[in-house]
Amino acid sequence: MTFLQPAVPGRNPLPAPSANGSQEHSATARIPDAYRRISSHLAITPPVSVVIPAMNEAENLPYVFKTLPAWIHEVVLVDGNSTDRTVEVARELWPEVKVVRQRGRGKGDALIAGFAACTGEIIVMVDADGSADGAEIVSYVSALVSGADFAKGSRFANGGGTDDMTPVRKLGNRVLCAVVNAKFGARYTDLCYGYNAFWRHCLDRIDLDCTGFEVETLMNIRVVKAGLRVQEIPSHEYLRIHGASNLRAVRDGLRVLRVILRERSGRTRARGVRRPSVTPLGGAS
Ligand SMILES: Nc1nc2c(ncn2[C@@H]2O[C@H](COP(=O)(O)OP(=O)(O)O)[C@@H](O)[C@H]2O)c(=O)[nH]1
Ligand SMILES: [Mg+2]
Repeated sequence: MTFLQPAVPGRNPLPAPSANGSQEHSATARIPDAYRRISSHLAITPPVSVVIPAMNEAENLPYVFKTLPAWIHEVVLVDGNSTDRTVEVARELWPEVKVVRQRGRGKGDALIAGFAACTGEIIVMVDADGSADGAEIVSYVSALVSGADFAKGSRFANGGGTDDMTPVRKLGNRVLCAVVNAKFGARYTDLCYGYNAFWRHCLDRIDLDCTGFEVETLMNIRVVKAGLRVQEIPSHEYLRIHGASNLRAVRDGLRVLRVILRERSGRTRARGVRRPSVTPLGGAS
């Protein structure tokens, strides 16, 4: 196979997807246009969109954009009515950034708007506080290209870690994760983590409807209920660089719990749904 130089951000000359989602191009055009060398062991065809929810993160964006790989297809920044220079800084750093102005409130609302604006076939969710390392994107994309539908970041899988969780958040996350595993037959090692990636077609199967920080939990539950193939990716969460978290442990923990209970009660109607195939790190499910 012939590999090419990495493409310029936002300028990848990929043909538009056809109505059935496949790329239509001639055999001769296919390799030069679609295959990019990503790492020593991976070449991919699908364009990757990175969605960044950002509310007053101007000071952190330089760190975030610096770690994004050059080969991604597009960056979609969802601005949560920031009162600082979030949008201007994003445009300075990544001139082709697609800015989506959020209409509602909350991280879930922002991500849903961002997903709708993506044109890539793979979507990666990256926080704007400097806690996520864009260099990990290749691991998520590798898992998806190798057969997973949903690549779920985990700070507690072997090789992952966190510098950014208080003991209360760790405990809450652990308990809620155990509840989700028990109620939905998953084998997750982490639950409320914002670094995840998936094929865009998954959105049709999980039909997101939430507004706040419960969004990741809802996604994690719905992919399981839909029988999608999930693979956990060890991920390291670094300290938020500037500013403070918008999450409130008790308030948002209760929102997460409500989502779990709501999804559980709907499960009787969804009887017969195929059990998920969750692959924990490095091992079989
Ligand atoms: N657009 C938008 N982004 C948000 C909103 N709430 C949080 N975020 C972003 O979501 C990401 C995670 O939020 P953060 O406050 O760091 O929560 P934590 O990571 O759980 O501590 C950050 O990039 C925030 O800027 C919101 O209401 N709208
Ligand atoms: Mg954060």
